[in-house]
Amino acid sequence: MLTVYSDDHRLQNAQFELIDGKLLPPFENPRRADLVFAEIQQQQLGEILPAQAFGLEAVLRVHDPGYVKFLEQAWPDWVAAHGDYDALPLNWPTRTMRHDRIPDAIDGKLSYYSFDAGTPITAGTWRAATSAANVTLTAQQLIVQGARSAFALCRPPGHHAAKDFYGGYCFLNNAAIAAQSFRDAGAERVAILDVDYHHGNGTQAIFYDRSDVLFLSLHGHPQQEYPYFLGYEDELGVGAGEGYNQNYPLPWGTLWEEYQLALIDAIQRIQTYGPDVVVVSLGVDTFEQDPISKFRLRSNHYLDIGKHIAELNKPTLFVLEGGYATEQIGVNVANVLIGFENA
Ligand code: 6XA
Ligand code: ZN
Repeated sequence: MLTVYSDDHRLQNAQFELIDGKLLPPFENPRRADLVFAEIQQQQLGEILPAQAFGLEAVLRVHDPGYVKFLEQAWPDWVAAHGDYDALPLNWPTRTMRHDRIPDAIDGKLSYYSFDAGTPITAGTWRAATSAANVTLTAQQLIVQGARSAFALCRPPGHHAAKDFYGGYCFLNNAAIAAQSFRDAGAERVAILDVDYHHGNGTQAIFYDRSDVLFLSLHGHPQQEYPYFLGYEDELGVGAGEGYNQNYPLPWGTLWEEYQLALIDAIQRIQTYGPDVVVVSLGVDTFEQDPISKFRLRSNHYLDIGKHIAELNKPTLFVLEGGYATEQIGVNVANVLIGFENA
């Protein structure tokens, strides 16, 4: 398996994360990708290639230009207003408030373009987020050029980011950008399988009205789990996209046996859809020791996840999403890729 990687992920290195009423050292930190990198090297999984620079064209096929401009400018605007602290929003335009006016003030813009206060914007956020998109697009290109599979070892992650908002540690939706780029390179149908513990609300929203990109997600039930306001099983798509969105919300405490049943169903649905290519949003926060999640998968189960995905026998792009049990994140991610390769 070819891996693509850039050191620039380290530029997203927040001071704190607001979580559970506390300011804690961020769970989504540079060590995560460094550990995955080390494990891939150690296991000799294959070549690790640097990222190429793609500019913003592919990003703008998925994201709103005003949003992208905001992300690029947010840090300097925040520093001018408040100084050198991580930028966090404090309020949101909820029910009965207006969504049709974008504030001029940076604090208002942060509110307009975000959906949580757990995703700090820092000095390096823009560069890190664009580097993650470049890593993903480089890996995507390898598959366009004929590779059977590739792994985008990137952070910050992407699947919570929608067309015009960030949150859940995500700014640019790497998997969605890759899926759209596959379409633009001639693929007729793309399937995105999201196995991160959290619902990929951003990816779902981006492709919700389309039949050319099938989205499937296995995740903590939104009645119990972040992001709470999307990810139910009756979300089936809309308009031309009706029937091309599939959610598998699972309860806290889910074990491999139940998880596997949902995964097998998702794999069958992808099989029926017959995509030209598969994009996997690869989070390993389903692990039993993950500090912010409540499923109970063990390290060996990640080999099986890879094996099931390989049954599809399609060109497959793996894109890193969440996973925070840092000591085991490398092994768990590598196991998916090894399970896929050895199937
Ligand atoms: C709330 C939890 C964010 C979840 C991030 C994640 N701060 N998403 O792992 O996949
Ligand atoms: Zn997650």
